[in-house]
Amino acid sequence: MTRKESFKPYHLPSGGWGSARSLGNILRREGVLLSGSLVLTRQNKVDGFQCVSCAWAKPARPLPFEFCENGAKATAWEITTNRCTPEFFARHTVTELLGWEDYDLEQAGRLTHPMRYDATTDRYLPVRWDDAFEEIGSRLRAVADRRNVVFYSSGRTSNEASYLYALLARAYGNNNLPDSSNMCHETTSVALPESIGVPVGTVTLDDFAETDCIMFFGQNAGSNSPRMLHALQEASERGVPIIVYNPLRERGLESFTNPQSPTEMLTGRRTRIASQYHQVKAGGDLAALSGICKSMVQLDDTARGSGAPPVIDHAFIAEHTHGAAAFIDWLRGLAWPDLERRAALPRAAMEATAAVYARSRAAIGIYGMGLTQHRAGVETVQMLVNLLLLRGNIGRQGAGICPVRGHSNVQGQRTVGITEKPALVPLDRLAAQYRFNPPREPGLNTVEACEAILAGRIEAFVMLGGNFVRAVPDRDQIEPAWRRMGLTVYASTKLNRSHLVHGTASFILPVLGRIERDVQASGEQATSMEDSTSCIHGSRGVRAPASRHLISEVKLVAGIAGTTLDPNPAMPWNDWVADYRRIRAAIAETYPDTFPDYDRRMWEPGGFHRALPARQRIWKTGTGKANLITPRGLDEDTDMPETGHDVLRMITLRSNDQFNTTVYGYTDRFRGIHGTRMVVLMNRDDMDRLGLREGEIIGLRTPSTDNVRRAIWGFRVTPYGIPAGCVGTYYPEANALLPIWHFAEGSKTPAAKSVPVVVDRTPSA
Ligand SMILES: Nc1nc2c(c(=O)[nH]1)N[C@H]1C(S)=C(S)[C@@H](COP(=O)(O)OP(=O)(O)OC[C@H]3O[C@@H](n4cnc5c(=O)[nH]c(N)nc54)[C@H](O)[C@@H]3O)O[C@H]1N2
Ligand SMILES: Nc1nc2c(c(=O)[nH]1)N[C@H]1C(S)=C(S)[C@@H](COP(=O)(O)OP(=O)(O)OC[C@H]3O[C@@H](n4cnc5c(=O)[nH]c(N)nc54)[C@H](O)[C@@H]3O)O[C@H]1N2
Ligand SMILES: [Mo]
Repeated sequence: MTRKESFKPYHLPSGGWGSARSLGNILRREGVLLSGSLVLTRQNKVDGFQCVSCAWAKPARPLPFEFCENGAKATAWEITTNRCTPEFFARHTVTELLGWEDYDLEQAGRLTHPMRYDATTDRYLPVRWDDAFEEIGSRLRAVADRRNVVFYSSGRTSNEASYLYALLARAYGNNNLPDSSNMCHETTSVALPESIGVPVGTVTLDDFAETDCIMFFGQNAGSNSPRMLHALQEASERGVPIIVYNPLRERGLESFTNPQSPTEMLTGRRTRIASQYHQVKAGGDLAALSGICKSMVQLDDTARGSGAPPVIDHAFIAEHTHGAAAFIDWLRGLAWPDLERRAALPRAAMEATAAVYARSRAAIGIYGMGLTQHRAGVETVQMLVNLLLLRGNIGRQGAGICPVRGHSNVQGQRTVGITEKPALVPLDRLAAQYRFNPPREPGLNTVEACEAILAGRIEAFVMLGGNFVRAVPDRDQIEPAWRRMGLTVYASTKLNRSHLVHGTASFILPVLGRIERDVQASGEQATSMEDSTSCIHGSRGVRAPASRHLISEVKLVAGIAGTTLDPNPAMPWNDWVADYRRIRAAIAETYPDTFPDYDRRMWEPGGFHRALPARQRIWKTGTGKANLITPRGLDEDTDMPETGHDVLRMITLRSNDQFNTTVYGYTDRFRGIHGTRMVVLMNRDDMDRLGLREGEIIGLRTPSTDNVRRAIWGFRVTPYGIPAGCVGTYYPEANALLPIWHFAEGSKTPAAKSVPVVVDRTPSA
């Protein structure tokens, strides 16, 4: 397909007519203009279905259309009329499909039949469900060392299916339960427990109505959690300052027109979002946040010197925190020129933030991949918490820490036991409930699973959703290693690259999407999920399944369990499939404090909030207090040779037209990039310095000392408002440049937002 390419800045607000048009286009293209619009009215409603896109909170009083452009795209993508049938697979060999782009693979439509790879014809052929389960079971039972099988999941799967999946892995004999959050907010799950004793954010939607200061680091709400713009718009209209730190000027964080407000749409009224916008260098947040904290200490010194009210909440610090004295000493010792250089921001920028924050009553700190996907991600998140703690902003109305989670149920999966860390799971309770011996040895997270695959140790990989091969680092190394596995099992809704880079025996198992009706022996079933603010919601499909051969994820997990595990009357897989309320009862038995009265409360408007001790200022940390954590230093990328100024720091970005590896189209409207994703966004000064012309095609290469060549040819040089020394490319196209060992220390989240790269001028360089 040839596409018209164009590159011009976008000056309109996010939302608005651009959003309405874009939505109309995708509904039309997927053949669901009318039916899609009806389905959308049930999105994020009590007794409707929970959006399959992001994890942002769903309000108790939803708007008539409680969805956004990108949520609607995700819906259209799932309810498309396109079908990827056995005839499709008969027409195309796997080798041929390997040459297709991600977009074209998923555009083939919803998978309709279970398929098994046939090496003789190099094609996927239809297989009966029973035969698929039999073969998967016999192959899994044949694996001698049960630690050599991985059970991956991507964060869309419901609580019900996730709980059973985690039980399947443990009953099988390992804790190898990596999930997509290992690649995004694992940094959060490591940082926050050390700081405040909970693994998740403390902010709820109600806090947005009461806050008077929002600090926003490295998250792109306009594309990745657009419904959040409503909360930001309301805050902005109340005069609440919103301070943004982001290397790119993201449109959604600058101004917004609510596409659901007729008046705003007709008058073109736009609300400014950011009151301060600081284009921090990628990886410069640790320095910038330290600078803001340092400035707070200086403001406090001045205030106390002049008899004015203090700027630091000393009473809170004394009663509730640990480590403050050492932290403040460390801040005093920092030199401004060093902070300015690392953040690539003037001291005045950090002081301006501190000045606003110092006057606030209740502040919220929001963040996303811009903080978590760095070598020093854990310490950076902890520094944002430090900043909040300086003024007592945890456990107070209108205040708190707000990580914006990714997949729509990525947080819930963790809550119900999907984790490679056995310490996070009530294993003794599981042992009693199911009369078995759960494995105690830690399992593999995503990076460790990749390492084990590269080492040739993994024999089988089960994937409950997602597109692992495409999402992980070091794609050029992973793909050949992946093919050496004996068995790959993909529970999916759409065709993707992972299916094509299969193991010796391989199955594509098509499942119901969340929007589809799920009927089992006891009738129509509901599932549940947890949003980014720890609210748990019920969800009910509203649409006829894409094919009569689809089964639910719950039934799929039970199907594998049935042929893989020894029978155990305490694990009634078939009864669970017949009635999901029994699964919820089982979940509540394992986690009684989290899920009291689960079945009823998940239908409460806005969902029910699970108890978080930090919100009550109960600190479940080692010290029993909230910890102000002093970082070991301010260095980023200590694992890479920092050879001179030719090394650029690459940020891998999401466009406004994708959901992770699912590419909806080639229009990144807000960044003005149309028709291609193979661009490298560059600062004009870097282009001049390196002698590069706009439109020139170049390669990027990762300098490293491990003798692995990581290079990609074919990026179009595109001048962009990005700090000097930083470049931007799209994920997943650039993933072959990201070394598997370049990850956040402590969490092993791949450091996808600061990959050192150099420019190649010829393809063979
Ligand atoms: N439509 C849509 N929605 C999505 C997704 C999607 O792909 N499409 N993905 C979902 C998932 S799984 C996730 S995890 C979330 C991801 O949502 P986000 O957390 O928003 O992730 P990204 O878009 O990767 O990057 C976020 C922002 O970080 C900025 N940034 C990069 N480096 C730095 C840095 O060093 N410092 C600072 N301060 N900022 C930096 C980038 O410019 C970008 O604006 O969204 C979820 N929602
Ligand atoms: N360089 C770089 N790499 C990154 C990132 C980055 O910012 N930069 N971000 C990382 C992040 S935050 C994440 S979360 C990962 C994403 O990694 P994954 O979650 O593994 O990938 P997705 O692209 O979300 O998965 C898309 C596939 O999920 C399947 N699917 C969709 N809906 C359903 C469903 O309801 N059930 C089932 N069973 N399958 C379904 C479809 O077949 C679709 O092809 O990528 C990570 N990789
Ligand atoms: Mo994510």
